[in-house]
Amino acid sequence: MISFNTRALLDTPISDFIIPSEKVAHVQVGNSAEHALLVLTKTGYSSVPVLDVKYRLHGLLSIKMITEAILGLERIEYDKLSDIKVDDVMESGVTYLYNTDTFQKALDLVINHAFLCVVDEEGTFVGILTRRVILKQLKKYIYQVEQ
Ligand code: 2BA
Repeated sequence: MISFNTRALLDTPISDFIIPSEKVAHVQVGNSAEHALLVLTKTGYSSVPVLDVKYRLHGLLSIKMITEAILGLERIEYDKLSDIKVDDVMESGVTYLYNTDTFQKALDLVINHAFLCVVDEEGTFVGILTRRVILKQLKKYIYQVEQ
């Protein structure tokens, strides 16, 4: 049986734990793969959201998706980078959360995703929820109940 305290944690809205959009590195639909590679390399993140000018979520992009697109039979075709668009190589139809969703839903999803994009009721990107933040909250809770 789930205790009162655990239920309270699981029912907590994720809005308190979101890394806000202004702090999230992202690339835009229509950006070249060359620009995206620069963003991914400079920020050091392995995967970032792809947004449009209205901050709607279109997908996720990683360095692997870019390198796969420029991998020729015998060499990496770097000259292709400027012709390829982010939307050609990104992963679309990604799993996301609403800012009204609960910690329980996030906990289920971060098992398979290092982070999740979060949108509001209008579908506008508001930020991300990372596995790190969820684990930190879980650790805080465990130490609290064990005292
Ligand atoms: P990764 O880039 O593969 O990062 C894995 C973990 O490595 C991160 O876990 C974090 O603990 C650490 N890390 C990587 N780059 C870092 C940096 N520049 N500063 C501080 N720590 C860094 P999480 O924090 O749980 O993040 C999970 C994933 O969420 C990251 O995977 C990345 O794809 C994405 N992410 C996190 N913060 C982001 C941000 N501000 N902008 C864009 N994407 C972000």
